[in-house]
Amino acid sequence: MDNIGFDGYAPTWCPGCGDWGIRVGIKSALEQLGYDPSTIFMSFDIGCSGNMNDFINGYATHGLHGRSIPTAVGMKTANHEMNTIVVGGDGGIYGEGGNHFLHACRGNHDITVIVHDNMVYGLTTGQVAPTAKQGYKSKSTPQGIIEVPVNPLALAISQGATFVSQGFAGDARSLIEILKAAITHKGFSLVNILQPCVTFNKVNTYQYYLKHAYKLPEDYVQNDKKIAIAESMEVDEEKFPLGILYKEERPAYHEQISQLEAPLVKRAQFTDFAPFTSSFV
Ligand SMILES: Cc1ncc(C[n+]2csc(CCOP(=O)(O)OP(=O)(O)O)c2C)c(N)n1
Ligand code: SF4
Repeated sequence: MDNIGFDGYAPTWCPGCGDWGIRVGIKSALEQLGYDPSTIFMSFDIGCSGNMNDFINGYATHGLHGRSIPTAVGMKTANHEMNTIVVGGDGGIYGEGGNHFLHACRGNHDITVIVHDNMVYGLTTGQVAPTAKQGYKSKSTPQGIIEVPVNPLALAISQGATFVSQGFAGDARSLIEILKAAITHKGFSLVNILQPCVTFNKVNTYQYYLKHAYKLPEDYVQNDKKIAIAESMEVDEEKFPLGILYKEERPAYHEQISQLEAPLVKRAQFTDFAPFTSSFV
């Protein structure tokens, strides 16, 4: 699965970018789970994050900015035997694709959404992104961003996601364990990853997270929604919980549609979906 340098290609990420650690995390998680690349669907968003498309093997699309979640839902619906993973930035997933995120949580679609949360638009050189703290100054918000930040963890928990977690790109070892748990979870799983953008975000640095992030305690109860929401709100105090905040078992979307009992791609005839008319009028 490791093809860095393959055919002369190597990631174009800046030296020190958190994306390197996330790539190690995803690749290691898939390898440790014993998955074959042919059993993986990956839907990459647009951005520095989505450029990982060139450096992880598997069936993959690299689609429009903000549209990686509906693409993944379509892939999963066509063949729910495949492990389906979304990789994108906080701009693509919580900004342009915010509506898709919300409704995929509600439906408990069986996909894993991995977000490189760097609080900026990296690829387009540092405009503000939806998770940035109020007042954050960027080239697109020289006087500071006016809007309050999106709280992805609280949003996911409150809207029905059945696995909600947060990792840190600077701690690949813990990230691998979170990713393995998320990928094997049945239902919608979110891994929001605190990812320093060393070039354009001079506030949310590795040093910043070493000071402001904390691991959930060993005896943390993962299936209590109120506790999980309370932890997710710690961000308002500039505290970032790391680990699995919330987890519950609930049937995934595709499991509740009788026509999807066998994967669509494996059916000889799509009789249930036969044309309902042969005329335009
Ligand atoms: C619909 C649409 N709007 C805007 C763009 C331009 N664009 C490309 S990448 C990007 C920002 C990406 O930021 P983010 O999603 O946070 O990912 P990152 O680069 O930080 O990993 C934007 C605005 C686009 N490609 N498509
Ligand atoms: S611009 Fe930021 S997010 Fe993009 S590769 Fe460089 S450090 Fe990483």
